[in-house]
Amino acid sequence: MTEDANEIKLPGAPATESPAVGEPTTPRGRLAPKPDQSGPETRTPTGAPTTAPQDAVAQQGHYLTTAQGVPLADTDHSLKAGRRGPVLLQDHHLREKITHFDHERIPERVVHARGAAAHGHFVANGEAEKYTAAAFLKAGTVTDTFVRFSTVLGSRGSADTARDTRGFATKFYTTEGVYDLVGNNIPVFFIQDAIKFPDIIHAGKPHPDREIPQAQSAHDTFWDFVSLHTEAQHHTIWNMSDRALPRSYRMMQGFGIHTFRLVNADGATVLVKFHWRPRLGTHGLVWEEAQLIAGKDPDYHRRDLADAIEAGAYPEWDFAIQVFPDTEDQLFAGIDLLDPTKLVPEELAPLKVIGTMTLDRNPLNYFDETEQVAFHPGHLVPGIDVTSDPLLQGRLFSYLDTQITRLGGPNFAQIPINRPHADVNDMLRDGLHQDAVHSGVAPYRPNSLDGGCPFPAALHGDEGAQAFIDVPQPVQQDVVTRAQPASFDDHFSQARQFYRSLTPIEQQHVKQAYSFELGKVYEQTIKERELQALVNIDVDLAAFVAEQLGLDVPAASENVPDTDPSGALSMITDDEWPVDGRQLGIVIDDETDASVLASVREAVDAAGVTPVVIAPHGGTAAGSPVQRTFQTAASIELDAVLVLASTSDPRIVQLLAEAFRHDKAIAAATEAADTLHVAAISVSAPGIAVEEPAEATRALLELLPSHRVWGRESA
Ligand code: HDE
Repeated sequence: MTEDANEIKLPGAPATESPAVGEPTTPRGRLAPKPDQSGPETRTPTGAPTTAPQDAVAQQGHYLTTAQGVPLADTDHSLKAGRRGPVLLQDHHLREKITHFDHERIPERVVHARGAAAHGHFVANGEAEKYTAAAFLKAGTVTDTFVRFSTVLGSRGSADTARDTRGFATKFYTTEGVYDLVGNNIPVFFIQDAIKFPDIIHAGKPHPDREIPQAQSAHDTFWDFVSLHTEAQHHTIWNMSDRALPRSYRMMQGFGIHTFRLVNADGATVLVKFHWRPRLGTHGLVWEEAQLIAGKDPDYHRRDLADAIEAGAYPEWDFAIQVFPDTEDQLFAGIDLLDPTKLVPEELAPLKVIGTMTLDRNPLNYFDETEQVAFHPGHLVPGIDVTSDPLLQGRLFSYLDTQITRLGGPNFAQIPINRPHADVNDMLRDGLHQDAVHSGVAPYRPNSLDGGCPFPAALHGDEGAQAFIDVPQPVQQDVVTRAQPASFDDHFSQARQFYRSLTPIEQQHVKQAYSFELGKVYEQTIKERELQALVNIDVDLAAFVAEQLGLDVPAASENVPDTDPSGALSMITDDEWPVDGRQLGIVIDDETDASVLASVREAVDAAGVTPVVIAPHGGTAAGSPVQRTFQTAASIELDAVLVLASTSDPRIVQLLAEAFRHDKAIAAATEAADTLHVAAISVSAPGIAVEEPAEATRALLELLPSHRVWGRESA
């Protein structure tokens, strides 16, 4: 084509002479709509048809169009005044495309910005029926769920394995509307009153001058706040344990933290705390490993969750409650149930399992689902009500408010991921991003124009819909005050109980974590103040950290009551756990016997563990596809390593040395034992096997269900 030719092209004619870059030639069909993509349009008060087509979602037809549905022939070149000329303002397609792009990002969550999510379902076993009128807790009821896991402090692009609390937020799409349980993986919180939330978050976020450090608690402002708030010590010691470094979202407990009130159909109430217990057990990473992962695979948890679900290894959690009588003082065994810095040990109030959740479907689109999902502790259903926990009360305000900024207006419940799987017949109208086309003329009650619709539901009726029950709880007669009860004043006894319930290995990790974190604090007074808090928790803990910091141990300033240790607080037990989704690295080279490798892989596969073949080059080696090369392999991806090749390659030596330090099971075929020797790994150390390949594989598969070779740390 010549430079001065008229370049207008008609649809159907070749757009330009530039070669097509391998685009598919057969247009793909529309994606199947998700079950929850039936819009609220049909749920108008009178049920009248609306003008908006049901399937007006996205990706219809075969041809590229503008947002207005006008077919386009070219989306790769701006409209220019000649090939070398300026771009024309009249290029409406260019402007529409760039303008939309400019506005693609929405404000990230002010906390919990980094997250990953999955769809699933919950099956109730009926054990909660006597306590609550909630329909989704009746025996055998299956309810769709969507769960978003998150870190708290980091931005959307931060690493998954930061030392941090994890969010565990569950949306239950019940037949009585949406119920959200917006919990964490740690059963207590930093503060007792919501009014301090902006303060703790400002202190934990990067320093406002340089905006560093990202997703870290090892800095002055965090420890300044914590050391000035003795109430934060309990949550903080959990953060210093391996609980703050989950091995996987699939291996994390979840807690509702606050005490909630259940009410049954007779109006009888109990107080409860909610728990999620992972069927795979609760497991952590070790700190050096977590730091390496942050550089080598910042998407570690996100990848792990999606891969496991894609592979059919669906994670499951039992949903459980601790039940307490709804007494006037709201104390149980002397513990104030309204104080969110306190837990109730399982030994005092055992967990009653009330159902099980399975996550079995990955989101189709991160932004549409994981980013736009809007949780709110005020999304309650009949049978579940709140208590006066002052932290919970503040949250009831905050979550609705934040969605208005984040999702651009009050109609976020109409975004597909947020739509209830129940009839919606509210009298909310208009507003930004209104998606429904409401019919009728009378969005008010009572009315005589729209047939009186919608009708109020019954509070305790046998017929029709069960209405939400605001429990007629007596209100305390007292003076207006900015103060809290004296029972909130004990800030140390449960921090001490947690520390003393841990195994010596876990205690050692806690000591090292405090030493690391406070070692990165510049201000001497902050370190001294935190040591003062630590000595009130445990003198041995304080002495270790003080020595690491080169400071003196202060005298205890509080008379802290001793409580019995609670075994349920420790993660290191003698139990064995399923190994679904675990990865076993197999180091080979071109000399490795193909039949040996094939039978090892078969044995690993049969155990439900994923074999990861690591060879000097990509493609195929020893008759097997290679998943990682010596260049791309990393210890952090592996739960155990089998060495079938004799090598002194420094990358494999480093991989083995790290796996050894991180307490991972390692085995070598007898003829590859020298590889362990080069990595300075003693064959007599715990969790090391040198045997023929079949036995070596068996040894690893026997060690994996214990999660780690803890004996290596206590040896
Ligand atoms: Fe949150 N929290 N929070 N929080 N929270 C948010 O809501 C807030 C608290 C938790 O995956 C925000 O939609 C206040 C406790 C999770 O989308 C915001 C207070 C617990 C998630 C907010 C708390 C949590 C959030 C940010 C003190 C455990 C992520 C974006 C009173 C029980 C949910 C958003 C998701 C998110 C406020 C304390 C858990 C700003 C004011 C305690 C898991 O509304």
